[in-house]
Amino acid sequence: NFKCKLLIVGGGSGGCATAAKFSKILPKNDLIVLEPSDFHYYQPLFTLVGGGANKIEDARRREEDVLPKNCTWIKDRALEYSPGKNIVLTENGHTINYDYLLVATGIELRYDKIPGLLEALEKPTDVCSIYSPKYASYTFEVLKKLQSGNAIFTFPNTPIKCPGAPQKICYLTDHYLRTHNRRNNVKLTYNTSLPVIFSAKTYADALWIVCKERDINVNLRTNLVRVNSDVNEAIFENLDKPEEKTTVKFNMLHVTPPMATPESLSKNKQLTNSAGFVDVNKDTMQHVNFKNVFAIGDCCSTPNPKTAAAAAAQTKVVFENMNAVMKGDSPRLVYDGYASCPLVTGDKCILAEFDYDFQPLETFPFNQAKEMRSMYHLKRTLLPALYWKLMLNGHWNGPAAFRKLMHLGFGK
Ligand code: FAD
Ligand code: UQ1
Repeated sequence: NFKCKLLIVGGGSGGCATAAKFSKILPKNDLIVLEPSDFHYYQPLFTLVGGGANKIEDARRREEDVLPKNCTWIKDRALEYSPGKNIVLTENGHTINYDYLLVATGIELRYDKIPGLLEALEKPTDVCSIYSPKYASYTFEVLKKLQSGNAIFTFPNTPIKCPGAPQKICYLTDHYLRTHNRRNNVKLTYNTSLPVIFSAKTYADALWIVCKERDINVNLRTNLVRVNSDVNEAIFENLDKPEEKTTVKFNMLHVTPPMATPESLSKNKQLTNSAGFVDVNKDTMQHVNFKNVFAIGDCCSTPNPKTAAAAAAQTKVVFENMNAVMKGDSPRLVYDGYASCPLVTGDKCILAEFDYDFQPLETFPFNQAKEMRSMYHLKRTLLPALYWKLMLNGHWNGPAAFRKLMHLGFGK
């Protein structure tokens, strides 16, 4: 059995970055990170792995190499939370007693929710998915052998992490086919469950133009419900008329799976809302009922799109506010909902950055809704370095400070 001042459940982007901050002020035995994985992935690179620009190894580090040295890593999984008793039980039967809890479990890929999908992904078929480190590389194999016919890209009927990624891989496919003189033989279709192409209107307007220019068909409110990989057929439902199902033949099917918080968390109705997300105050990141509980990243109820960029902006808020609570004060720092999505459109990129109201909150003093080559380099080279070197060591709170500098004190 273990006892500590701060327990962080999950050593992913948000958990690891916040652990790094606390490792500077708490002794090793008072800071426990509960994380079952051997490897930590920089998931934003999976998109470029699928497009063939990177290898999956580029996105992978050993968990022990990214966690701060001054913390206690328990390689195990949270199984049950008792927030009233300040206890977490683990899969291997340990009891962890904490004074303060930070939930950072992220969200899980639920390929199992679509009949026929897991079977298809486990075999060499024309079905692929950049979302899992297990399947991301194979996406490029499917792309390389795609000669003609239908390439279909999906967006599921649940909240997902990086809501831009399902269409980024479509643009990367378009770009690859054009550079290999095969584009005229392939029809590209993006089927999304959402009623819009992108939540922030400024960027949505730009993306509609990209789709038109590149001859990509977009179907809104269209949800994948079954995959029959032996006959290369996908079945979609019209979310506005669920009885209306359409069967489509494909030569490439890229699937973004439904996602949800881990069941061990969502089943705890004291901690989570009806959708299974940790019920925190959207400004302070503090739990609405348990003052000693905070959450960060994809598992939170905050209405921002789930991105590592958002988690970065949340680390400072969580750190400062948890510290305040530890000192008997109230949380004061406010998260503005900052999220960012580098929308790779081929060898260029639209760098979407916005707040809770989906209003642009751009770092650079030029129009970021324009496709730019420089922003592709930022995505491919600068951001991974920033993630490994700064964010995971607790030194990156998102670009807010940099943005203010770029705008010389004008704007937000
Ligand atoms: P994660 O980093 O996923 O970490 C969660 C951790 O919790 C994991 O290590 C997991 O093992 C652990 N865990 C789970 N359950 C338990 C349990 N029961 N007990 C203990 N530990 C547990 N973001 C961007 O900002 N820009 C992008 O361009 C971008 N592109 C993306 C592209 C793809 C294909 C994907 C998949 C993601 C992308 N993201 C992007 C999103 C980004 O990766 C996530 O938003 C970010 O990693 C969230 O951090 P997190 O700490 O909440 O969750
Ligand atoms: C960011 O801070 C971040 O977190 C590390 C990302 O995740 C990989 C991003 O994709 C982006 C765009 C940002 C924002 C950073 C800058 C420099 C605009």
